[in-house]
Amino acid sequence: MRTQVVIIGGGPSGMLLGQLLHRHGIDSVVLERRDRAHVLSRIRAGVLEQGLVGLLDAAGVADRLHREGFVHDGTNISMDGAMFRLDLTALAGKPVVVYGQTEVTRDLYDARAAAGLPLIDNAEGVAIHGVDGDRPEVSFTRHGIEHRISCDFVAGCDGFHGISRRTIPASVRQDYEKVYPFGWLGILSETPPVSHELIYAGSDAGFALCSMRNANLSRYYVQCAAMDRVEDWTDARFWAELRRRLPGDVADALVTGPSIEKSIAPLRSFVTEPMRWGRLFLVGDAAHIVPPTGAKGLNTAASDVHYLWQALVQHYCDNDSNGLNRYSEQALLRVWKAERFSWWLTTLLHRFPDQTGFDRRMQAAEIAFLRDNHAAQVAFAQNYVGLPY
Ligand code: RFL
Ligand code: PHB
Repeated sequence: MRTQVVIIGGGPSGMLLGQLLHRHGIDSVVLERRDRAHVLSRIRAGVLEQGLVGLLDAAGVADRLHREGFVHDGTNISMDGAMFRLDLTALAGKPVVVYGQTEVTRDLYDARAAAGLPLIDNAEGVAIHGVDGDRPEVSFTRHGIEHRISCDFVAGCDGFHGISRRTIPASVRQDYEKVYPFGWLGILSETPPVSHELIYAGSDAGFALCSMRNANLSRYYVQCAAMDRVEDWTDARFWAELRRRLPGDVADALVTGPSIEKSIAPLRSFVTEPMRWGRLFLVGDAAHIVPPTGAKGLNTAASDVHYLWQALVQHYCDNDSNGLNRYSEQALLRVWKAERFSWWLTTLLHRFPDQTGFDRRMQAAEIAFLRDNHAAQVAFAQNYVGLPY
């Protein structure tokens, strides 16, 4: 089998790249380790920047998003019970859109199937060969039979635990990492969201986030200990902890109900450099991770997709490899800014186990500055709605 681009990973990065390439007549094969049902059962991101919405438009997969997504002109921050709103559209000229990553991925799977494009699921033992030369190949096993695909380029879109990044020799790669001493426990519940916009809440008891998927589906998170297991958290414990961390009037308005999904995510900042090795290009979580505070993970994956898509179009349509040569540098410039914002917002709003009274006062002062200073609000809003590509 032969194709132009082998895309490893059928998550949002890989599927979006495949769809955009298809629109420019560039062939790809997507190789996914799991099956569609598993990929579409993962509950993850919820806040989309306009840049990602624009890419979904360009890929021709944004109809449902425009019908069902919620446009949010603002977001709320609370600290120790006092809340203020940041008007994103007034401050940065753009809103964000709340539409689940699961739905984005579903739309991309439907579009790929409708166009009859190859997506090979249950691909085991995927391995990349010869990307440091001119004739790359990707091998895998499916239902016990071994296959090999030759191609021009490999896009490593296989997430943090994938094989693409690890294919790059350690001598070439530099990893930068920060692991936070806590996690996020998230639940989905079929209850009306407590607020029509998101609430990011810091408190003595730790961080909490109120988000949503639709008018009767709420997504809530609380900061938990890094070692906690889902079994440690009954629904009753979760709701009590969430209430404790929110302003009194919000806590009073909270409608609770049984959780229909509950999971714990560790918090980590991670970047690998470079994002290209020969004919292999890393995209999204395969190259970088942010803590979810600030909602930058999927959105940063999207900017990588944008740079790589444009570079591949330039290569195939204009016979110009400049974009491919600049991919890593260009993508990393934006990645590090998203890393900085996510790290800053995480540090601002969470309780750290070794925090002193002085550290708490610094958080309070920084929050007060953000509440009272227009320039600080503009900087927050520009980062939150997404820096330009
Ligand atoms: P994914 O989604 O991990 O997809 C990678 C795919 O590759 C497959 N795979 C392999 N396939 C073949 N061979 C192998 N060897 C393979 N190994 C892995 C996997 O099965 C999978 O299907 O990476 P991708 O596409 O780069 O997408 C990244 C996003 O998923 C991620 O950045 C976001 O979910 C992060 N994130 C958020 N991002 C936002 O922009 N806004 C948010 O509001 C937001 N909220 C979140 C989040 C992540 C969270 N968790 C669970 C970490 C909230 C949470 C709780
Ligand atoms: C979500 O809705 O899952 C969500 C929203 C905002 C974040 C992180 C996650 O910062």
